[in-house]
Amino acid sequence: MCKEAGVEAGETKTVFALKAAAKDVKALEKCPDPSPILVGPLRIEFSSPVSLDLVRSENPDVQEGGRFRPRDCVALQKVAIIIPFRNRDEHLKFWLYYLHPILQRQQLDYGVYIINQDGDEVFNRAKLLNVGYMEALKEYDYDCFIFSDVDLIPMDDRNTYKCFSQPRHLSVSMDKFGFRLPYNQYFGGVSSMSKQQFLKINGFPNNYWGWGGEDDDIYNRLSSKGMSISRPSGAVGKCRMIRHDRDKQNEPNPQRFNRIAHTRETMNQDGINSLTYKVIRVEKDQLYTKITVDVGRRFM
Ligand code: UDH
Ligand code: NGS
Repeated sequence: MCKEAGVEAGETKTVFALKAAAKDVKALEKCPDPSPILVGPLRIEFSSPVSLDLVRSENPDVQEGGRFRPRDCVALQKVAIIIPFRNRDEHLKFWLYYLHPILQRQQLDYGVYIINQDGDEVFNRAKLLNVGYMEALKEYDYDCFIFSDVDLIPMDDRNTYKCFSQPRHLSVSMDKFGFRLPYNQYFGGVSSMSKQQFLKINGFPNNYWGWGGEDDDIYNRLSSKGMSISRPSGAVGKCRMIRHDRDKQNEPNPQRFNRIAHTRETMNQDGINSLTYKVIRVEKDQLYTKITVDVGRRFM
């Protein structure tokens, strides 16, 4: 009798504790928009190199794979950050050094994906971005995708790396262009798109091998589907590019002008619905997930 009562009391205690825990989970509210812990303009410079160990130790809340979510509130968006990559380790260190603190202050539920082109065939930025979209979604239910070059760092943390009701261009005033847009339709550098917006344009083109034009093709896709580009103000959208020479196997693509003239006819056949690739290796660091991928080669 006594024993049974004891069990009952124990059970009641457990139920009570569970209810309290459930209440705690419920009590976690949505993060405020904008994040109250932003600081505004930032000093960005690349004169002294940074080490990955330093970046790891300065970002203890970032978890394996470059994942983070705020502790005290529910992030407004689940954001996958996709970086096309090959042989730019020094740039990647700066990117991780500056971006992890910014993204945490922006209170995003995010993951960082480095999509590394295997081999030494001609580089294909847009195809790597498509791969990043597919691979990130295999890991988590992301609703927003940021596509960022590895050498671009925002100079103001109010430039939130999230998605908006229209596709967003984030790198709007780059130092190398004198802090202005090079042209109105420019969509290169850093951009964001919700899953829905990305699918509406059938993702990105897979057949821009070498430098140039793929960002203009993406712009053509968006505008042909009746979307417009959203942008932060010139002040909030300031960013710095890490200076570099042209990479090997990323010469200007002579076919780019012809290709961007035909986006509307090709976009329904060339995109996320025709993407093929082979994952060679997945590496998990505290600061990022690096996916090395064979994207094939240009057919002459
Ligand atoms: N990328 C790599 N490795 C490569 C090529 C490109 O990681 O070999 C990625 C990287 O994320 C880079 C992005 O693709 O930021 C865009 O490529 P890019 O930086 O070459 O393009 P951008 O227009 O420069 O910035 C073109 C060459 C400019 C030469 C200027 C010489 N003064
Ligand atoms: C345009 C390219 C874009 C490129 C932009 C800025 O001319 O792909 O310049 O380039 N379009 C074509 O070539 C059709 S930059 O000054 O950053 O090297 O993003």
